[in-house]
Amino acid sequence: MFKTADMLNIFQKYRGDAIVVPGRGGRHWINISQKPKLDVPLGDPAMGGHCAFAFGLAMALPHRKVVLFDSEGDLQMSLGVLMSVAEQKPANFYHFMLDNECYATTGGQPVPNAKNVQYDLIAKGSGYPRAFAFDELDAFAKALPDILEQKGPVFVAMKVVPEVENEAIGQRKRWMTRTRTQAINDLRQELRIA
Ligand SMILES: Cc1ncc(C[n+]2csc(CCOP(=O)(O)OP(=O)(O)O)c2C)c(N)n1
Repeated sequence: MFKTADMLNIFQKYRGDAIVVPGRGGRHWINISQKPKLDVPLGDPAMGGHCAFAFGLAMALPHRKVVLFDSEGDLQMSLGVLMSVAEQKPANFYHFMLDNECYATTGGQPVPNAKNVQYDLIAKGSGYPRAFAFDELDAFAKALPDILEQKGPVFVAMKVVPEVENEAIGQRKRWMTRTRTQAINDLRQELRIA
């Protein structure tokens, strides 16, 4: 297992001009990203939506890499999206998934069979042509540049340390500095899409 922030710091070096949907890693990414106008943080939306959103962006912007940091609870809520991605095969879609084996945002409740699920195999079985799994940061760092050069869709499962939140949701410090609408407008402006 490794820390999400450590992994994102490594990813940042290879990001290029990819659009990043930081998912539930957003609160770390906001301090690391050098190109916030190409980031689309969605905050804490309904689970199951991150992948469909990033997949849609990738389909709409085929000449731009789209990198998603999904999470295992989120993906489980809408597992069928893997098959839709695999069918459409967006060559510019890089689907990373943070697996902390629990629902950290809501207090750390355990995800069923968390130690044994192999999400890379689920992605492969759904039809992703390439899928990887990492639980050591060194191995991830070595493989990352090559992964980002491969044709998508690529799936990358990563074991990350749970950072459990126990504060009542209404009392948490908000990490998002922009609304979702602002983030999307900033992206449109950056890409010169009217
Ligand atoms: C449909 C739906 N049910 C419940 C929630 C409340 N909720 C917000 S985050 C979360 C846990 C998400 O788990 P995971 O995707 O594994 O990310 P983590 O919190 O572990 O980083 C839950 C249950 C929600 N946002 N959407």
